[in-house]
Amino acid sequence: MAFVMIKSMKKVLIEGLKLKKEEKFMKIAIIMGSDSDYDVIKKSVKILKEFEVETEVRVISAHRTPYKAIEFAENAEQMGFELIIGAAGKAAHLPGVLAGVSTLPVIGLPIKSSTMDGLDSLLSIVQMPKGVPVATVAINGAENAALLAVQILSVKYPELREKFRAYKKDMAKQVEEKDEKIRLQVKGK
Ligand code: C2R
Repeated sequence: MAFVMIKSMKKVLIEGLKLKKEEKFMKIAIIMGSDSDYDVIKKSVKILKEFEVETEVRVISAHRTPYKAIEFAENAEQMGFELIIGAAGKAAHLPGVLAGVSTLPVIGLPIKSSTMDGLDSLLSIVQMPKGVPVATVAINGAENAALLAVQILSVKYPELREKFRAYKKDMAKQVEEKDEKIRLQVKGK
């Protein structure tokens, strides 16, 4: 009897540890080329917080701190990250460099720069050579970068898929409410 109890207690303990380990790995990194990108990035952070995805934000530049960028990309997986969002403006080589070194999926977020409206960043990030994909979102598309990260992680974490389903439902509800409001407004009610 005591033996059976110890065995089942051990099982509960192991399951608990497994869960902790998995929880620990629901984690992504947002690497931005400069702290001046943060105004855009904070919209990603907000969404990832809502989805309860652990998020680390770092300023690392492939141009200004190239060795650090490579070191980060080399160790990201070991540090428990499952996905990287690389955000940069101007000649935005950062996401491509991270993707070149790491095997983790990289989402590229082009930041709108002052002189070329972000087209420079978009093209620098999206036009990757074959073999090194970077899933590029719109210029300043911080919300979509976060949501795409959630969708990719939901392949492993079903609770994220459920939250995303609820997010979409809520979004549709908001559009329907706006539709109703504008129809009444036009009718003069
Ligand atoms: P500063 O405001 O610091 O001058 O940076 C940054 O992401 C930022 O949008 C201006 C812009 O330069 C970008 N930057 C890159 C990289 N490092 C910084 N594109 C890189 O390594 O690709």
